[in-house]
Amino acid sequence: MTQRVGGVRLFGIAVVAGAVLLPGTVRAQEASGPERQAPGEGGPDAPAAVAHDARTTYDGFKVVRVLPRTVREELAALAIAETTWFCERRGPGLDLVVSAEGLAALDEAGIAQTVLVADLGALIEAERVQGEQARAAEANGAAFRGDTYFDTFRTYDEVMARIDLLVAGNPGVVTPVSVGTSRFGRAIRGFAVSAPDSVENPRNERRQVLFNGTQHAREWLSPTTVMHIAHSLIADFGAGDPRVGELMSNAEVIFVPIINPDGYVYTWTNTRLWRKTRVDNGNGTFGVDPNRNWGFEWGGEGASTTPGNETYRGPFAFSEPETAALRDFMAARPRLDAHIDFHTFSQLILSPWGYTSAVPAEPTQSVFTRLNGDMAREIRGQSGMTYIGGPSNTTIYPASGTVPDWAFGDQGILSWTIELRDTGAYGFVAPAQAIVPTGHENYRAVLTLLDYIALPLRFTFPDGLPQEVEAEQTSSFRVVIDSNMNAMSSGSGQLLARTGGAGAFVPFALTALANPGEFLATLPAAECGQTIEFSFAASTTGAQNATYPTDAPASVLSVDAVETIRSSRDACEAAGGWMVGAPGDTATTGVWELASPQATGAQPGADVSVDGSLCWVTGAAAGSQIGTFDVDNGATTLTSPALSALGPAGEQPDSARLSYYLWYSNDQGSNPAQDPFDVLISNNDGATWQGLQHIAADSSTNAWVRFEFELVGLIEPTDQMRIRFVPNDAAPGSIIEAAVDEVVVLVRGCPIPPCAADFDANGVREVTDIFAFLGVWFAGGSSADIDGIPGIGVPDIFAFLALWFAGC
Ligand code: 0X9
Ligand code: ZN
Repeated sequence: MTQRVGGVRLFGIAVVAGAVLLPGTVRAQEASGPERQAPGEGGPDAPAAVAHDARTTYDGFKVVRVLPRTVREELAALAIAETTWFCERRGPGLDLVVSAEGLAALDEAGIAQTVLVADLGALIEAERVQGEQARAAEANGAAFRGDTYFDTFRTYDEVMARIDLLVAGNPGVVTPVSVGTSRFGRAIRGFAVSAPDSVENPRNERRQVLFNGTQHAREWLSPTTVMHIAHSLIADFGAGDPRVGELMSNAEVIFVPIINPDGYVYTWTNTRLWRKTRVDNGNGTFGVDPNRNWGFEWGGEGASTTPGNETYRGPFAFSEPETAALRDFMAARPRLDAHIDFHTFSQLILSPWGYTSAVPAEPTQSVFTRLNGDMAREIRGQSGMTYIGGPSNTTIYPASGTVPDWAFGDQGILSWTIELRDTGAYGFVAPAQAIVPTGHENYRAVLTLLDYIALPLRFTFPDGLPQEVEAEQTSSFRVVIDSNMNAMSSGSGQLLARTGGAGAFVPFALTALANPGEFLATLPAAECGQTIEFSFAASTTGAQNATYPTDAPASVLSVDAVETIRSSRDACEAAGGWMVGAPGDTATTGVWELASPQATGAQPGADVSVDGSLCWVTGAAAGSQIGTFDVDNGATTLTSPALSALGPAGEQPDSARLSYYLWYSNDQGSNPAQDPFDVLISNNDGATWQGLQHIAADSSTNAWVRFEFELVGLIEPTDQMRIRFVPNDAAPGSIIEAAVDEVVVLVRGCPIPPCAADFDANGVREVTDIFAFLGVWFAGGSSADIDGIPGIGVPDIFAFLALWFAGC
């Protein structure tokens, strides 16, 4: 049964110099509708009062988009509507919920409509049935297959029970939080998540972030998202995720899923599309819009003075116990830095201001802009969903007395409204399947915000951190210190470094670069083979210290000082040492050859190196057709000469990087993407092979592409390394061509110090070195001057023999 009967109600609408601004208000003509009903409220312990209050079924209701041609038509359409169905106005259309009678009234008024939801009653009924089935499945033991909490929307009581479960199940990590009590006596409860308290890292010193849901009762995806974000955070923390671990050591995240419990309960018991609180306005209407009731620029543009309107601001700022309770909760938390108020729907990330089209002053506006973009990108990366970010006033509509304006304007808290899924197809009646993906995508967004908040200053390295540095030289790289919400104290940025694994860390000032926050860090010179340990430190103008790594000096970064001890390059201009063919090769055409390739759709028209014009290629000639000289009937193998991945005196490398250019094509022909290309590597001159690179059958490069591999850790470096290139025509009908050029080995490490006793420098100290020395001594050669005293004399013989006996 539908409670609403005809009559005229006006939704908030302000007519300012001919412009229609929504939602706002000018007048009210209240008629019966859901808000005309007896309040039927009494809190959780007054079920009888609820029971006599009838339920709105929405039978015969539709969601329609009207295109009013005049302000008068717009007012009329709003008056006819049951409620609004938008969080944002894109274009001139107005999306409204109308009853069957309302539709007739629109027709009568000559206001054209297009139908968005043909049967709202059925949509809401389907939602109810889904909930019933999910709970029946739970009762039948579906819980055995895992957690079923997010299978459906949850009642206020279920959400509260879930909070208790989270607190009980995660001692020390999840702690209960009480915000206050609703007008009808329901608890406004939440919970805080952070790493356990410890003496070294007291929980009560960490930054705080608050996420709340359900200011608006009908937006059911809002509490589920808040709960799902919490669930992901707790799960990832428990699983030892390092990023979440660091965030939770630095921040406490507070979740309050339902701020307006009276309204929320009412959407379950009575009127599914109820938006406001349930206060009795005394004129036969009920409810204040909590998100117009906040006391910063309260009563400005985009808030209604009319009690029956959906955006009614209330009789005075914080007239509602719910908003007053959350205000007190937030104001009592000086460490609270950021806040998100979750709503549905429209997929928006809205920063202040709502009351004015002006934007917050710099530098904060840049922070909002950056985080709006970062959060939107994270969401898109997770699910592909587009959320549009921007200041709320201009991105959707002016609204005054909203929570982000108060939180930011009064408390300096970075605060957002996020409008969750979707963009209107289901609107406030989101399908249950949207619960988990909406939770996941917003978890990604929230992590980005937490990154920003949790660390007072954030160090990032646009060029990466050095993996190794050149011995005997200083080395520099860029550091960006993001001051987040704080200001970095100028000149406080330091690199702390030491070499050789012992002693005090020495501070080196960071050099400011042109971009604000960007610095150059210069590591001190170290001898080859020494490890440089280092970390960064900086402080805020508020004397908060930050380090990178965050737990420095308990953990520090480190890098080895090395030299390039071998660099070999084969430009593939001569065949010396290369071998074509291997046992098992069956290719009949397109066998490897060293040649200047002729371009086809499947092979290059030139080699890749600057010198010469040759490369290894499978059948260099173009032929009459693309398939004339491609690889046919099996594999052809090209094996490189033996390469050394050691230093010149057999030194083991710190790093040995092998690189080459490849061209590979197999996406042509009647039966493309059939043929793989493997690159193998051997460290014993070809006795045994292991895979280095596998190019799958559907991954043509069709271009020269450089590939690089670090061999250390992959295969033991020796001086008998070979690589092998094996394109394989595995199926008929496919065109397969390959080419190889520019094989380079770069070995980094430390040279073995030269040994004076190894006089002939053949790598071994032996008796012949004595004879070699004496030969030079008799001849008066300068290298026989061993003792450092100018001139060659008998003491040089004793000095050499002393060295020789001492060994190397
Ligand atoms: O109007 C609202 O309170 C929010 N939209 S909703 O449809 N969920 O009710 C948006 C508030 C965003 N803030 C401003 N526009 N200032
Ligand atoms: Zn809302």
